Amino acid sequence: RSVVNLASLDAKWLARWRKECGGQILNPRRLVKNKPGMKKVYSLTMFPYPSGMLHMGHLRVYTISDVLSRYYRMKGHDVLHPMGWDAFGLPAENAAIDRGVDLDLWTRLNIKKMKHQMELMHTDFDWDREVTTCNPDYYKWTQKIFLLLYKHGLAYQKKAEINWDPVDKTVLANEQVDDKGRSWRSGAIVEKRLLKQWFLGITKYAKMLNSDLKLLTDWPSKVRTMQRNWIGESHGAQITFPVDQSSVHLPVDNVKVFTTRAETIFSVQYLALSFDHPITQAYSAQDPKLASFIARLNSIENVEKSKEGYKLDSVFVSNPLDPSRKIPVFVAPYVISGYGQGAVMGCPAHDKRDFGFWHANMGENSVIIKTVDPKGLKDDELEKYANIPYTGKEGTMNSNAGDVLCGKNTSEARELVVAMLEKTNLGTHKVNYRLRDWLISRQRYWGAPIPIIHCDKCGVVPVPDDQLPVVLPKVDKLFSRGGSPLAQIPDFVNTTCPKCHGPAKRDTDTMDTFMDSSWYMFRYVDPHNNREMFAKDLATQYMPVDQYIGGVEHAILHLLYSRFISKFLCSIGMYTDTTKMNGEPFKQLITQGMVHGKTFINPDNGRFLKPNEYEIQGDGGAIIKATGKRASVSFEKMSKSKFNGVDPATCIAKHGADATRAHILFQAPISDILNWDEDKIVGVERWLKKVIWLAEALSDEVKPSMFKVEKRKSEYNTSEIRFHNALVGYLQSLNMSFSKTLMLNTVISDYMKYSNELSLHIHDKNIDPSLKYKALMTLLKVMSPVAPATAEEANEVLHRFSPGTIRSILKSDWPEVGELIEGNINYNVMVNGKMRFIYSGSKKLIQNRDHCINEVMKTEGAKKWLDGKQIKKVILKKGAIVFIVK
Ligand code: ANZ
Ligand code: ZN
Repeated sequence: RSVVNLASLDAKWLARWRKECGGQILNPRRLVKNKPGMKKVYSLTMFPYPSGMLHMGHLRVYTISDVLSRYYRMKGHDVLHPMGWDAFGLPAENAAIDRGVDLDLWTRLNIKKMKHQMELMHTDFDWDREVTTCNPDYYKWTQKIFLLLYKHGLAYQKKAEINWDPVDKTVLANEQVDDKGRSWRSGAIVEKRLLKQWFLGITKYAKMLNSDLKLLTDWPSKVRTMQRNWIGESHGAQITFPVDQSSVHLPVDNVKVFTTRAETIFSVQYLALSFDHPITQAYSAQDPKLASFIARLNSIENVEKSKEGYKLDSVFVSNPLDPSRKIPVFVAPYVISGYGQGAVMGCPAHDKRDFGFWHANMGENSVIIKTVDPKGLKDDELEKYANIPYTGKEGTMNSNAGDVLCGKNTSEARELVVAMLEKTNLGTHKVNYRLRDWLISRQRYWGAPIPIIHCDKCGVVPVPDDQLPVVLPKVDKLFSRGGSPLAQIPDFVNTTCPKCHGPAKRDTDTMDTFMDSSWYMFRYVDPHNNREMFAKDLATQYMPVDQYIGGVEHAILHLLYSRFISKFLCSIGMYTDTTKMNGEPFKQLITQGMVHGKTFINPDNGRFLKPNEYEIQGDGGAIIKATGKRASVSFEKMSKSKFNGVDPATCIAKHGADATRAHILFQAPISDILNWDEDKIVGVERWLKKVIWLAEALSDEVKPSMFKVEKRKSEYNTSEIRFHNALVGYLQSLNMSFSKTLMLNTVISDYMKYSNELSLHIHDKNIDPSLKYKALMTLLKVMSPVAPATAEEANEVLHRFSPGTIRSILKSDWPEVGELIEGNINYNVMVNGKMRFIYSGSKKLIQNRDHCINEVMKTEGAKKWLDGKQIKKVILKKGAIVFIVK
């Protein structure tokens, strides 16, 4: 067996492929012939931020998408597999401020580096479709989308209470603040500020975004649930409480609330208002104590749980169904300003939070008025609830709820209450959403300028199409984080009004970079179009994306924004959705798991060990140099502080791209966490070397006559039937994994088993060489999506005595699986619980146990897996033979 250096194959084959692609980097679209009537497959991976370095997460996701795309290409589909750069954003801008780098240059160099790294890992992206979001020929269209949204009333400026990141000095969208109130990027606790900002009207699409989740049957249900919760559709009622009296002049004469429990209306004992409710604002203008109460709110943590309240002494409202009841009004931090009506009807008897609030503000002994009793409880059992709220949604209305409701169950009562309120126009059914409009203005430099001009005479004026793009002006040096750097560039700010031609000023904010990535999948279908953002027929032809692969961290942000923009573009007729997906951009979503690094820990003190502090042992463990003790090993998220990071480039240089790719797929199903253990890569290395050895072993027997003429199936002898059927079994499994289950880890183990079967018979005189030749060629084809260089190398070795006949494996079609030869069925032979090989034998075998064991024992597979072992038990099943050995 000759020794091949797998890593050395990369350079050789990359150079060959390059030559075939006319000097371009690997791009199989140029290799594959375009046949008419090909089925399109749009296979997309989330494009990266050009940081300059591929990390293991990239390596994993691009390997997955690359392998699948190569498979589709071999199947003869018209595959779109584009790549580009999400190039605007803060990391670059902060580097420019801190280190004075030139943003354009920095971005271009990083893109070049990453492109090279992608080439080294053998990715086959359509580089002729590359897009870069910071290029004017891209962001021109981002700006155009903004203007289209504006034209359709979906982009507007509003003064609102917003999230302010004090570190990055910019506002953030709600989606960019985590549940602990921290910025997704800087990690700083965000502050609330009242500022005028640009918003996109995503809430107008809330209903559709929610109900169309049911169309996304090929998305992980976890992601759909996260989106559903984020959109937060809630069915309830809106109820109006007329203001009964007030010594302060108020801008409105009623308070509207949103409630999901209209039936509790006779339990309402107070109303609570948010701090920016119109009544709160009017009142605080005349009440300095309230003004200072509000000013203090910024510093309260966990406002939703706060029991603080400020009673508006002179304001009372009346219950719309019983005007004789006078209800006090509070300002309470727990009321969310943007949700529902920014006002709550307080029911201490049936809501825990209201109960706590009521007692905190009115004293422990204040009575609560119950209207709902738990179903089927006797009076003495009911006593239990005398001093605590009953919060169940199921229940029976009691006499406190009035004659009409008494005795009804809660859901009936809810309907009745709304019906009664509708008669006096004081209430109606209402659906509410938790989703807020998307705040997109950023007070930062490195983004697409908002294409708006502000004129003293004409107000807000959109930049006309023929003046797009509004080019981001070059700056020599950026000095400060945030604060709208564009505002400090007079040449940029001062312009003429497109309407009145008088002096006017440009908007100096840039757009959230999520706006850039919300539509890039459309640009890929027509990346060089300079007349329109994309041709309608091309988008109609290629959208939706068939398969979108990326990280689950985008479950809400990017995936929600792109759904919105795509639906918007569809609804204004920019393309036609021919798939009944209602403008959904991504048919199938695949979220890859994280890559965790091998981490060594000193068990004595729990400290993470640096590589120079331990000595790796043969078993993959390590001895701590200082103490001589064994280190504990675990797999954790890669981070600098844990010294467990792995550089993909180093791994590829050492083991070659093919082994690295195969190992990454082999170690875990694509959605699971992958524990990266480089020691284990020897398994796939051994397999790849075996494939080349197979080619060598067979090369002497290869004759050009085999290329076309095969031995006829009807002439196969028993050994050949078995050989044939076993291989068909593995191919069936491979096809299933590629086309249905996407279990790419079993793909690798099927390659290995197939190779084993071949190697067991490589010198078997009972099998015609033409069968072996075909079997090996089939292997090289089906493995080429994962290990293209090894497949090409083995192909070359196999044909070394007839070099004129070599044809690149990358140009092959996906092989036909072939059919099992009748009379025989495939038994999966398992040894101690592991599926080891396929035994192709007569169907009848299962009826005669001894005969069956005898037959299986004669095979090469049995020699390999059972040789010398004592068999304790054999179980025969339809399709499986299970050995249990000592
Ligand atoms: C009366 C009531 C009685 C309520 C009861 C609950 C229980 P979801 O499901 O999230 O929509 N609410 C309404 N607007 C609010 C705001 N701006 N800030 C904080 N809370 C608000 O929840 C709807 C319920 O949340 C509403 O139903 C309201 O309280 C409260 F026994 O009204 B309920
Ligand atoms: Zn004007």
